[in-house]
Amino acid sequence: MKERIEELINLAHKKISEAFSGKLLNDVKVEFLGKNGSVTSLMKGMRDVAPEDRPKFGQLVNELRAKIEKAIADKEAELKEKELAEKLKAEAVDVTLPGKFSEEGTLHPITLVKNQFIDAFQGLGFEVFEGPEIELDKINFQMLNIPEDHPARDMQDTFYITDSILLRTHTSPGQVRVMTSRKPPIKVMCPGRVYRSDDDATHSPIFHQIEGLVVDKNVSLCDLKGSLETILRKVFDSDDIVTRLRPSYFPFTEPSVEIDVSCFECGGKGCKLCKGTGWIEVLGGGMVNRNVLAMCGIDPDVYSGYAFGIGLERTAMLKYHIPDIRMLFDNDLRFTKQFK
Ligand code: 2U9
Repeated sequence: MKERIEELINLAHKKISEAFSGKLLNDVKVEFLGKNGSVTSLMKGMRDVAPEDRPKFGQLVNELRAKIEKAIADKEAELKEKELAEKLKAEAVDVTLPGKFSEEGTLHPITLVKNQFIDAFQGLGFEVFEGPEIELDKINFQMLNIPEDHPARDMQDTFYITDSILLRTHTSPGQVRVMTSRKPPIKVMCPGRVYRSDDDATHSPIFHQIEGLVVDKNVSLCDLKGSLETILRKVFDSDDIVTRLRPSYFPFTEPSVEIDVSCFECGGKGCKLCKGTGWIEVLGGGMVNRNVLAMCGIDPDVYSGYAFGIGLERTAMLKYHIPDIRMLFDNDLRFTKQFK
């Protein structure tokens, strides 16, 4: 019997020392200490031992079990330590190496100008509303008093998706959506991308606008002039800016005006930027046409409104002296990185 126990302990030690993973060690545990393991079978042989020898036999087998259990526990601890050491080695970070630098991005000049306008308008209490770029003909044209035979509705000028769906040609349908869903007082600005079938040094088929709308009782062109001057002074960073209104025509405003800004570069004396005139043409606007108010469910005898539109490409080109509109869409990093 003693030899059998001796043999088992030697075999267990050998197998435990050879187990190089938790899984193999567990196999050894099952082999010796499991329900059908060698040590358990030895214990089951108790019934074949003479009764007087049984206590001694039981003691020997228990000692054997304890020795194997301890050897396995020791090996388990050793494997865990080894595993941890390997993990730490694999995940080691050399903090003395130079850091990895990722290049800092910059905002596109159109985004910069857009954000400057949004900041300035929000300062005057305007809310930002962004309508969809794919619009209904009805909202893009009909509700804005743009008649069936207006040239802007020509296939040459507008990207139609179907007969009644198109890529919006201005952000004004956004304001229509606000007017038809809310009651005055309304004070919103709609920044966004718009589409027209145009492509040369000063026109791009995709461009950006910000349009504003104020509808309330007793709103006048004076309010438009005052608000725009406050905003333009902020965006062009000059407290001396004034505006001048010239009569114009838009189907959605009546009366309509072109709005010139005193040259922020020369202060109105005349320079290259303003082509010697002292004035720069950047905006259009006017009082919202009574028909437009009525079509949107607002009583034109009670309420009046002013509206205006600014082209962001043109503003960015003026502000940052960009000579060709296409530079704004080429995405050449040597160009875009210059605006911080
Ligand atoms: C509603 C009613 C009226 C918005 C207006 C202009 C005049 C205008 C141009 C400026 C440069 C477009 O990007 S641009 O080419 N915009 O001249 N926009 S009045 O009038 C509205 C808008 C919405 C309901």
